[in-house]
Amino acid sequence: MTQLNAPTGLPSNDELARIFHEIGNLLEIKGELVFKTVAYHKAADAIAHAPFDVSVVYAGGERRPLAGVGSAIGDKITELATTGRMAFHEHLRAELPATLTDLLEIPGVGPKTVRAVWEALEIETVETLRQAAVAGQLRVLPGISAGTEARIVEGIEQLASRPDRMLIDRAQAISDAIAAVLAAVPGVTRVIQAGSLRRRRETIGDLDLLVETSDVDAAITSFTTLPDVDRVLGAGHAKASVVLRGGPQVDLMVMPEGASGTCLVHFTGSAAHNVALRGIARERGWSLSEKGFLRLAPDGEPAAGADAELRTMPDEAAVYRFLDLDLVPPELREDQGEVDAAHAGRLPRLITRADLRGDLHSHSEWSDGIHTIEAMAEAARSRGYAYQVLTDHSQSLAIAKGLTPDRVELQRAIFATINARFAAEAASGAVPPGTDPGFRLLHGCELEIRADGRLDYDDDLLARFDLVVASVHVARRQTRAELTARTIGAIRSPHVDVIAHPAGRMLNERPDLDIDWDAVYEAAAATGTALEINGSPPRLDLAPERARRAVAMGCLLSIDSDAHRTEELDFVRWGVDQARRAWVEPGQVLNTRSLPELLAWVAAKPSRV
Ligand code: DGT
Ligand code: CA
Ligand code: CA
Ligand code: ZN
Repeated sequence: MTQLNAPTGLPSNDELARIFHEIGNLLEIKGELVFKTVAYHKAADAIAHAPFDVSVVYAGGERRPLAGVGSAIGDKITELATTGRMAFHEHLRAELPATLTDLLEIPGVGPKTVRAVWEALEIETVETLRQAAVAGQLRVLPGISAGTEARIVEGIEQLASRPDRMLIDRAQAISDAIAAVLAAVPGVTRVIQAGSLRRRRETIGDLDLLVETSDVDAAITSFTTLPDVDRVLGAGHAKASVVLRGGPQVDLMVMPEGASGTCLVHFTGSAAHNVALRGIARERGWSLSEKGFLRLAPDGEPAAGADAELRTMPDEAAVYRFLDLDLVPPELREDQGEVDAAHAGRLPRLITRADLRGDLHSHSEWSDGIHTIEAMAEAARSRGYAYQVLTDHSQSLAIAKGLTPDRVELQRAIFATINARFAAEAASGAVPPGTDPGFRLLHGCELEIRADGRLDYDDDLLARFDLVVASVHVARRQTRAELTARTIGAIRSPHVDVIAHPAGRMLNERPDLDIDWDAVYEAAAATGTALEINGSPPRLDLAPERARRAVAMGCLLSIDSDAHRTEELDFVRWGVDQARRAWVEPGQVLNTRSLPELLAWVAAKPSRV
């Protein structure tokens, strides 16, 4: 799915790192010398943490040095970045059974084990490995005990139960690409991305697209012959389903022209919301399906003969109106009270991206970001914001190049220079169109909440930041009592204004921090400390259920990008989605406030604790 990947079409640092880790693993399975395999893993780590976009730089012909990347590996990066392929990697994959890399996906199974079972027992697939482990056939191998066998079986079970749902940014990119193709097919007048993507769920199972067209066959044919289609599950005159190569299933439905209302409602879901609507329809004497409202006879069955009546609806609003409901925004259609609220005329006025006046959490190249402070500031200003808080990591987070107090002081001078330039531009009327002449770059930090609960800078230094976001990155496996105490300790600090990604969530990767949430919400509400909805697609943390509860308990939220590069400032869009799913209104979000209001709120924190 190359054309659907990163905007540049070049592999990201993470993708490059994955390839080099795989090379290291494949070499180890082949039995190569350890120093050789280690070199690839080291290079992969260096690429993953590189402070610049490696394939972009190498594609441009520059061989910018990276610790751990020698000339042989450098050549391979250049080859991949310029030709889109790497012969060495392809040969290696071709030499070994393709399914061996699947074995590496099993938690707790490394290349050593894979090599052992493959060489001695010719095991190549997850299923044969499972059977052999269950039958106790692996323990004949050196280094494998009955306990190892049990761990392998457990790992395979974990693998099978792992949720296989896409992150929303990837789902959106694939869906947008397909929608663009369909929109260009002759006869197509409308394309709608429905299902869980339209409801903006955090993760997406399959994609559901709806089209309105005067030429059904042309739409279906262009859909089933998309270049990325791996197989066609079915294709008829009103719908089709395909599976994309290395990607999700996609369902296409054709909407009846001029009568799309019930079809749209049905395929937007959720199933639970639809069930609730059907209940209301039934009370009123109608059965509701994607085709429309069908009148029910007194026996509760659809009326037949001369009494038969199907009412179609031109649009969604008409469907809801027919049921005496306000139009429910797709983000709320989860059967979480929205139907009652729509009936009572009490749906919230949901926050939109345009309500955000700034962003409270972002990084520069000074810690683990890619771009300069100035580039980040320019990018934020060009988005029409009134302020941007740049929050590089604090000193103890070495992996992210956290800043020592000396470097914080150096940084402060740069912020002053940039703000002086912005002020001079505003004074001379030279601000670019679409930007706020009062734009201010604010100096913040992402303050590490250390394992022992202490904060990573002393109070004097903390007091000098414009705004502080605090977060947990280390000692994630502590007890609930410890993790709760660490979080609340930060909340009670007179200098901490926001708790960033409070649950430490990484979707599809690891469990959330074990925290007593109500205790955290209570402390945050009492001290006026904002809780973040982090817009980074694998995070989306606080989750919407948590954010909704936090607001109900009186908490203020922030919606932040956590951008590590200029383009990622747009991550707030995913955060806004989740805030909407949490029923959040603009007044409940700190960064909808003006710059003076924000600064006054920060200044008053000591008086609140
Ligand atoms: P996903 O794909 O797991 O992320 O979630 P959805 O909500 O997109 O689910 P999907 O693709 O199975 O179906 C799309 C919509 O179609 C769903 O939101 C509601 C409707 N729908 C599909 N199957 C059923 C069903 O069995 N009952 C009801 N009430 N609605 C259904
Ligand atoms: Ca779906
Ligand atoms: Ca579907
Ligand atoms: Zn961050």
